[in-house]
Amino acid sequence: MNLQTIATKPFSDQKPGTSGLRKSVPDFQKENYLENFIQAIFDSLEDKAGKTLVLGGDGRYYNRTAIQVILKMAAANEIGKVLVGCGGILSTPAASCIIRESDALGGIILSASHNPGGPEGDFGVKFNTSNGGPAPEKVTKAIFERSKAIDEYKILEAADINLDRVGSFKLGTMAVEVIDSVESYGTLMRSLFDFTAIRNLLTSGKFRMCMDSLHAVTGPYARVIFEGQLGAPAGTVQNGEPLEDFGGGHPDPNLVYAHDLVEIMFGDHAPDFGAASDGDGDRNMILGQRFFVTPSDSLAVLTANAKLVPGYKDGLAGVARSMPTSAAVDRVADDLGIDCYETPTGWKFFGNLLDAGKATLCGEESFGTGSNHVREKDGLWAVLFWLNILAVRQESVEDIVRDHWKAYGRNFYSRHDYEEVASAGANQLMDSLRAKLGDLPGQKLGQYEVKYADDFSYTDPVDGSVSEQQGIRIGFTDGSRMVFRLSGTGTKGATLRVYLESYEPDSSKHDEDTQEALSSLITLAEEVAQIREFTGRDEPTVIT
Ligand code: G16
Repeated sequence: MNLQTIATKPFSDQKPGTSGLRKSVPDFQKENYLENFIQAIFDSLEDKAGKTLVLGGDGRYYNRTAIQVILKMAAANEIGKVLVGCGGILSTPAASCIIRESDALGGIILSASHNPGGPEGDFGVKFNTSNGGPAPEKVTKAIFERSKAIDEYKILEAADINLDRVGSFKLGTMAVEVIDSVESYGTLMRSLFDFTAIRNLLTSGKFRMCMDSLHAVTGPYARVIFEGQLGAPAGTVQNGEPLEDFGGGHPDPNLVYAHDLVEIMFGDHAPDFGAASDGDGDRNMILGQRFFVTPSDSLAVLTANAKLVPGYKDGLAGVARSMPTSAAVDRVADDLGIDCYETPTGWKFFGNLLDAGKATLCGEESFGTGSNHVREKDGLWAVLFWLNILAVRQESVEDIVRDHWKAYGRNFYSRHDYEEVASAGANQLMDSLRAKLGDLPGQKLGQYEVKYADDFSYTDPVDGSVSEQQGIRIGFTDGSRMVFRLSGTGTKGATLRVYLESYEPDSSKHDEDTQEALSSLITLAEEVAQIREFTGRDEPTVIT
């Protein structure tokens, strides 16, 4: 085996976005593109010699190739041991769990999350630190700076490791452990939830569930947990085989892309409970029989019912939500007398709050929910949390959510995405909005009066770091709100996200259709931001 130092030239576009570096597969296949970024990660790590690293991905195209490269580079960069998921598979929350459990220096997770896969699809590399969470901004900035100056990388010349069976191997002096991808994570889930109660529910003959893994990473996890340990009938997990191109689908658990599940859950003989997760297993969508639970409502319901679940029965230290997420959970936190934190979009912003014990549950409108059990959002955890609540309350999903609205009022909420618009126009739209902000407070816009208008800035309450320009918020005196921001996870052009929210305390009005309830805000958002002018689009591409 031969240690090689290869000369390279920097790429200027390796800036990590909301969640790691995401690019198309052909971008990652450019000579040295992956190697440069991995070396930039290794170069930014202090004190890595002899330490343990966790490695795995969501099984998408290029996962296996990248894993072999990273293993050889880790060996050449003096890493002591790499724990790699069997078949190269590790869901993002499972990777977080294993990093924490093994006292690793961190982990490299290969995923472009919900973005499509395949030879022309997307790929991604994410670095998580020793707490198991996505690298905070100061780390991603250091990686980016290094990527702009890199002129060589180190790699061991060696044969590929067999990833398809659990076992121990050596690459030079570095140990490689190919580990069962599900075991540690399954054990953690059993420690949090009442598996006996959930098993009784799933085997009662009176309750049916459908879990759609969208041919992505959660298939093996869901089969072991739901069909194995919890006794749900075979076939409960659909699309459970991870495929390199996700079967040609878009592994994004929402009403648009999880269409197989939506058809079943809104069909004639719909099961009682439906759920889907995304490419790397950190997102979730929850459905009842012909009933959709918004991610913002889901966070609020989990918070209000946490005491029913063994892992959370002693109460919550606090909760946190990203700024564009609806304020439904704020009302529950208020009622429980616990703190509620509002962070920028990106799970990495929850890390400090979780580490400091300030928050127990966290959630985002982008179909992400999680807790202090790991430092990532966790799709199957959310499904188990719901099942545990259903097993205890013995009510339907719809009844539980309607009950919740009755108690706390309903936050009508929707996100409108304009995908793949020209970046120049999208940036102009944001600049033009920013320029208007100072004049907006106090102005009447249609039936609404502007209470505040700003570009969200966050000061981390733990380390004092400041993150600016995190989304434009326009709030109205009646509690309604619109938020505009550009996505940090897309790979083509820009994606404009418009988040709309209004609050309705009167339960006689809770049946209204969401888009109807928000229609005047939707029109106003279009006018204020001049969406048509700047993007050339008449309507959003995805509404969730
Ligand atoms: C990532 C982040 C989330 C964020 C989401 C959408 O999720 O971890 O915190 O809410 O992207 O971000 P954006 O609006 O910038 O596209 P994932 O599941 O893609 O890793």
